Amino acid sequence: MTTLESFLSELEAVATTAALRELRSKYLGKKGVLTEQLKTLPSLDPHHRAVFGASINETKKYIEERLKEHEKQLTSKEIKAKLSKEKIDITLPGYYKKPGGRHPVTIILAEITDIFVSMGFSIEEGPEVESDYYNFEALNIPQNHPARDMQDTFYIDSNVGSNRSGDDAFVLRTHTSPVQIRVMKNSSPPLRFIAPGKVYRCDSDISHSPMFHQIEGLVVDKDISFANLKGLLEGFLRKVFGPDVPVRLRPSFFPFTEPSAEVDMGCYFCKGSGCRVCKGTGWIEIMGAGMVDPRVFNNVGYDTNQYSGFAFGMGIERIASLKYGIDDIRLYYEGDLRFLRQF
Ligand code: 2NM
Repeated sequence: MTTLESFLSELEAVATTAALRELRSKYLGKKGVLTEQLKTLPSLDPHHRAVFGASINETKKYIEERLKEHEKQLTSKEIKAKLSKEKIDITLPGYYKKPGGRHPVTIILAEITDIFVSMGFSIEEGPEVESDYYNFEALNIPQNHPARDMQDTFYIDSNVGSNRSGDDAFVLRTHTSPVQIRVMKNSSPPLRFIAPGKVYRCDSDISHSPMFHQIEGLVVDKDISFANLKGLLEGFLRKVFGPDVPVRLRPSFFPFTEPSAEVDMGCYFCKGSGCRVCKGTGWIEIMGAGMVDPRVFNNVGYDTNQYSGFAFGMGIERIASLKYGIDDIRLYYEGDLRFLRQF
């Protein structure tokens, strides 16, 4: 077989560009068949050298052409194969990632927080497991108060079987007021902040959840009056429920404020004429408030001759329910997506 014949038969078998590179190197490379043949030329006599040299160069040129041509075919075949393998069907529907959403309580909490921040309040937080002292004692809630009963308060298990009871007990905080005590103990007036967060009460029905959210607020400074309290709460409620909402305060009682008041707003549902939502009264109770009791100030070491203050508190779920028309508090915590997707 001549060099050319053996090359052509080998070329026939080449199916990849890699194999083609190998074949090129075998014939035309530094130690290739034709290169070796060219090296023999100097030992030939001039006549044979001319003829043989011309023949080798001719063969070399021909092999080069065939290699190029074959390479072109292989490359296009390989590109076609690659393209068909990597083909994607752009008409297929995409993967749908279900987006998350904000919980209605989170939405209202953020909205209320924003309003108070816009009025110059800062935000304070505290622990959800509290001592009896911070949750009750410092707030002037007496030892025999019904709120302290096991029926109303979740006591921490470590109290059971230990000699912890009364003053030494730990509870899940029943309101965020212990945050106010902590802040007052750690800083001095003037103070203006809100304390949002989870609170816990041993109660569960259509209008009570064992865990719910509160925002309480506290303002302490010289010459803080009940009129300041009323003005602030009116301003706040108008921002949440609209500029025309009527607001009234009714006398009430809390151990930690004196005087104390319940804050009502005109029923948004019947506009005051009386309906199912306001139970015929035309008013909806929306929060509690009052002037901080001097006993509370004494407990945190504030001089009641120098300072006065007011405090207020509201349940977030209750406000969300009024705003969204939700009639069962348990819906907030059942995790039913049909409910949650509506907000
Ligand atoms: C309310 C209603 C009235 C209140 C009082 C205090 C403190 F710590 F300053 F005494 N914090 N929160 C308060 C007063 C809370 O929630 C219905």
